[in-house]
Amino acid sequence: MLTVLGRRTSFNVQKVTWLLDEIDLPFRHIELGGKFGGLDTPEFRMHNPHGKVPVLKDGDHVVWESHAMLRYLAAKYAADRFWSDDPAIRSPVDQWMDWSLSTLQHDFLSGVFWGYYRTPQEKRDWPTINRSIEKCTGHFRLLDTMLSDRENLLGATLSLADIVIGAHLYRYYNLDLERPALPHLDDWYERLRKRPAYLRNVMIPFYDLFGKLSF
Ligand SMILES: N[C@@H](CCC(=O)N[C@@H](CS)C(=O)NCC(=O)O)C(=O)O
Repeated sequence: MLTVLGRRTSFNVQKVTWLLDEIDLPFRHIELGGKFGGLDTPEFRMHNPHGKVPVLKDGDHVVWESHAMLRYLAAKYAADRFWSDDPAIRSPVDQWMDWSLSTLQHDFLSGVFWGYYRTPQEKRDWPTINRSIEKCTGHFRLLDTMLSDRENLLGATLSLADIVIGAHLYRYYNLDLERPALPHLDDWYERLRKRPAYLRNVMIPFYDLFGKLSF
């Protein structure tokens, strides 16, 4: 039996449980981190020396870093839908996964979600937040253009790129900040919202995180 350790409000946990649910793989879930604590115990540090969630356990095998988990799960349990042995087929997925981690997550989750939503009002640095919002507008505009002629980012079927990028959208659409008109991105979000696995794993209220910089 697989086990995922990490609080359900964690964006990085959500990517992993979304994939598990999408491929119908049963798993045990343990809430950890945030208000649940437990990341500083020697036992947890043996699993992840960085003291972060998610952590995936597959029997005795342990994986940390959410994108490493997605690749592990796809290759081992969902090769027909989410993996290929051909590097030329894998590389477009990889490039968008890496872009999501290095750029979109940096500008949206760190810059906007942390800078705005997780920072108490009196501590918000608006010039920096606004610069991040501007960068995100550029990113989401680009995604909107890509989505003008396809169901998902790389074509008709859902890929790991959709999981890591699509997981941002619930927060993006639920922050009380102005958004540009992006009809194709809106339609994609509507399609994702209809997926039971997205609904169950990503559309999780995040009020708990409001004004909280402590974890
Ligand atoms: N790059 C790592 C980031 C891990 C990370 O920063 N996790 C956050 C939650 S999203 C965490 O453990 N924060 C401490 C806490 O929740 O208590 C990954 O993708 O797994």
